[in-house]
Amino acid sequence: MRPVTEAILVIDVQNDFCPGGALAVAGGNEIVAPINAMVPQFAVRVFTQDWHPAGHSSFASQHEGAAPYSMTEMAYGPQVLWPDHCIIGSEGAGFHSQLDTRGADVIIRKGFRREIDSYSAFFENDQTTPTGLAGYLRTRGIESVILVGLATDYCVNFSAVDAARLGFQVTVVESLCRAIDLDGSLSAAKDGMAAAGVRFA
Ligand code: VGL
Ligand code: ZN
Repeated sequence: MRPVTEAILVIDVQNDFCPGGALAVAGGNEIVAPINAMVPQFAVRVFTQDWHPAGHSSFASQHEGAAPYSMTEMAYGPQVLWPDHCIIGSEGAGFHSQLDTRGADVIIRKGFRREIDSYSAFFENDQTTPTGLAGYLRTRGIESVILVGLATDYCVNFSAVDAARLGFQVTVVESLCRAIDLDGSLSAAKDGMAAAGVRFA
């Protein structure tokens, strides 16, 4: 068993981010079995789900003439416009069917406010609206977090950087993550994580 002060964060291992899904990440399915093997070693286990209402403002379909994967400006800053994905209650929003979620202590859902996207498991993209995860981890005495899941350059990246800023010791297990990699976003994400003090294992 790992120390009781360490939590695993399993980020967004959902059907829409796996091959065949609406926002498929190449190889997303490959990480499921090794994550299943790893989770039971941790005393504290958090799973997250991207969880958007239909018509979410991060969907290209809501912006006249906008192509998926193009950029827009939101009230809180630049935002990638995505294909419709992870719609509340849909098959695509469900966890990968082989992911063993029985061991989850808590499931954090994020991105459920129409006007704000949320990559991070800690704060939405306005960087102020909290999900409650920081309080959960602190009240459970957590000092270190280990991150795995999808996607390396978006939700894993933003979660890892926020966790480091909040004062947690952060490790990203790169071999148990897969990236979207839009226009160099993976290398930018790695630089940003390293600058924030995130470690890679
Ligand atoms: C994600 C894009 C849009 C992710 C979520 O889980 O990395 N990426 N929504
Ligand atoms: Zn999303």
